Amino acid sequence: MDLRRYERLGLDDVAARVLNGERLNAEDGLRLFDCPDVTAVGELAHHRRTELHGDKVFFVRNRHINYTNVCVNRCTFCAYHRDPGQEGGFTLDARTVLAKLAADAAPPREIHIVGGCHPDLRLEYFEDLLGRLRRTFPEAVLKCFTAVEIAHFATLEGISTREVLTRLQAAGLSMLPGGGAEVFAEDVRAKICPRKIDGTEWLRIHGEAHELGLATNCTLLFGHLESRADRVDHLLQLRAQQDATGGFTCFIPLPFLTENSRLKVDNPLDGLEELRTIAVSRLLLDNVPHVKAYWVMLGVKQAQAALFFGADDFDGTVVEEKIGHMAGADSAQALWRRDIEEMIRGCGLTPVERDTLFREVA
Ligand code: V47
Ligand code: SF4
Repeated sequence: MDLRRYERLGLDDVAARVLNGERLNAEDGLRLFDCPDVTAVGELAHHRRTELHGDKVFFVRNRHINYTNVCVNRCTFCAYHRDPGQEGGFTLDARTVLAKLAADAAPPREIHIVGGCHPDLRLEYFEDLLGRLRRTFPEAVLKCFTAVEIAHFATLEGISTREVLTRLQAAGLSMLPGGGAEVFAEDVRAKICPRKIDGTEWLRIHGEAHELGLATNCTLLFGHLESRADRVDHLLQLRAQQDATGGFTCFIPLPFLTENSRLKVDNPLDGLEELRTIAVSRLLLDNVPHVKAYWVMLGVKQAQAALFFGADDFDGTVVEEKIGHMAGADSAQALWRRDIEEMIRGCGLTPVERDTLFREVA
């Protein structure tokens, strides 16, 4: 790495901290965001990512299922949900979920299930679903339900989130996906997801899951009304939670897709701002092992570029995705394992198949 480059950019102290493995602070994060040379920021993040994972890029044979789009929350950015009773709403019963999985070419190693906050689906429905999945696909890790859904189930049942997590864990749940975090800044949340749990509650539920032995992921939704300072603050809150409870496996930066959304933004993201945000995330989140280039939201080509801006994971085969595609994602619905490996090799990097917990599989 040419350190004179960082001297010229006035970032030699930040670069030195990265090279020495020292923690960056909020001001460092903002200076990286302000740096006129995005490739310099990318090089630092790539250095960190390479220290952690060499030239490996992870992927998983997974299957996404969205069990309902009916949701009481009405987040303004969300093109996916329908109000209860509204045309276009759907809810899958357990048999349909199992039939979808049975129709796939091969059983998945990970089953990722999320949905809207449905007003009538009770906890027994989810316990039954997890139990059937556990019995039918014993090899698959069940990564299901965001903290927002967990809080919703607790409200519907009149029980604590700890009790919800414990019951779902007993039914077969192993991990929570990272959705629903959006951005923690309260003034922004009031405009984009006013009915959702706040950031403190989102973090508390993840901490609780970690204490119960459930791994979780974490996300940032960016490119809507938030400032760069809000992104930095969000990342540092995730980092503090990780210091406290340590169960975050992977961070997923989610660029906001604007189509079919009620939320109108003045300055939609450009590609370099996406890459810059991924790079700053890698550098600030020094205690979360993995950063995902989620090809569904980024698009496959930008996901490849993200592998040089701090990301080390390509997510997986996905098979059927609704949340991003209803918001205009122009990526495919599914990628074959062979396509993923080819794309990673095309970047000069080494594809490594993993399970949900990032254990390498043969
Ligand atoms: O929580 C909704 C986001 C999330 C839009 O944990 C949008 O492994 C962009 O969290 N534009 C769900 N993003 C997706 C998610 C996820 C995906 C893949 C893997 C994992 C994991 C988690 O998608 C929602 C919300 O933050 N979202 N609408 C949109 N228009
Ligand atoms: Fe509901 Fe999730 Fe969409 Fe918000 S983002 S409206 S909670 S489905």
